[in-house]
Amino acid sequence: MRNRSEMIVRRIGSIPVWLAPAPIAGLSVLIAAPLGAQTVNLSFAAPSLDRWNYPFAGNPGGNHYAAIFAPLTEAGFDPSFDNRDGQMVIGFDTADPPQGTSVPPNLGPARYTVTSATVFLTVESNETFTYDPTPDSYRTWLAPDDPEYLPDADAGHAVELFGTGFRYGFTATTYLESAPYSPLGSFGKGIRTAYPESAHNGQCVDVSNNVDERFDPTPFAVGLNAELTPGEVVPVDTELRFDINASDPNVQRSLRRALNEGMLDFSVASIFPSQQQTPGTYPRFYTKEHLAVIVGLVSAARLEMSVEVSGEPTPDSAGDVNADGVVNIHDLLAVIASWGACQCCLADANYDGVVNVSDLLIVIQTWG
Ligand SMILES: [Ca+2]
Ligand SMILES: [Ca+2]
Ligand SMILES: [Ca+2]
Ligand SMILES: [Ca+2]
Repeated sequence: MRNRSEMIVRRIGSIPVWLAPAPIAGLSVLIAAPLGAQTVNLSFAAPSLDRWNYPFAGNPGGNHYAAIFAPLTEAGFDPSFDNRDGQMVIGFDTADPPQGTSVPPNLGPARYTVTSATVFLTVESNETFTYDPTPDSYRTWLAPDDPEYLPDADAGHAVELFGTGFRYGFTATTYLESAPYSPLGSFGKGIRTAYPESAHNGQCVDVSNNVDERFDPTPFAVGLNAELTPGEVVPVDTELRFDINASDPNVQRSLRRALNEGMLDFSVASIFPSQQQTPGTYPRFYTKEHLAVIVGLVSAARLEMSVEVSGEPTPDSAGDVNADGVVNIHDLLAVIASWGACQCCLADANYDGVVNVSDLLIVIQTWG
């Protein structure tokens, strides 16, 4: 028999609206009213998942650090591997966090609006890399005789954070620390199971080979520390904060999809040359398996995030596909321009991976 503390699932059309008058086990924050939005503040002191996403990591999920580097020496990029070879995946189970509040999944992506999100990572290596708070263009990594080459204007390289995409049928909920680097083996480009993903020309792309492909990806955030001066060598135990640009509609879209799935995965992927026969000139970050983390001296990845969870899809988020605050002819034209299968198009108003008449109707229904 149901009582007041049980969740009531009401349906409007085919969309379940979750209402609950009081908290229940495993779901500590719930939506108060169908038309209202409730703010959920998430605080993860540790990740649910962290792993070194590198083809030759012996125990990628259990490694006590993750090193971020490129297979780049004086001879250029090694053609056997991604330009961004040593990467890190960090995941936060937003539907079932180890402590604190949760965000109920499966409400539909347009119900979630991330108002702020910051990831924190702590540097495990001592004075191995130089602080650079701005990403360097792919052009700085081309051969100096290349017509597009530009010298790097500032010392060091930024630590860049992206969303995470998956191959081979994996999803954020099925990708675990024990998942294979790639079912195709260790050698090859664009084959990793989990990869850093960002929107580029209206599609979600793997940014691991952006130098080969000659484009500058848009990271969700770059690692910052207000106490460091650009050009300064970064000491061990420095915490970098990544303030995620949730006002970028592509980033917001990625976060919404992840919250709907209940698992938020980020990828750290940068280009730091890895000179052979010398100590690393690239950063390493603590994972939750590091002894210093286990005994509480330092933290592995952390996340602070605020999410507005709406009882119903808001008109703005549903039909305002170009995110300019109004639903009008420009949204309609954006839908028509993106017609067809499109996994990450902004014009996919209902987030089902295809732009079609359903999205057109959402724009029309939320006009104004
Ligand atoms: Ca781990
Ligand atoms: Ca630089
Ligand atoms: Ca609009
Ligand atoms: Ca659609």
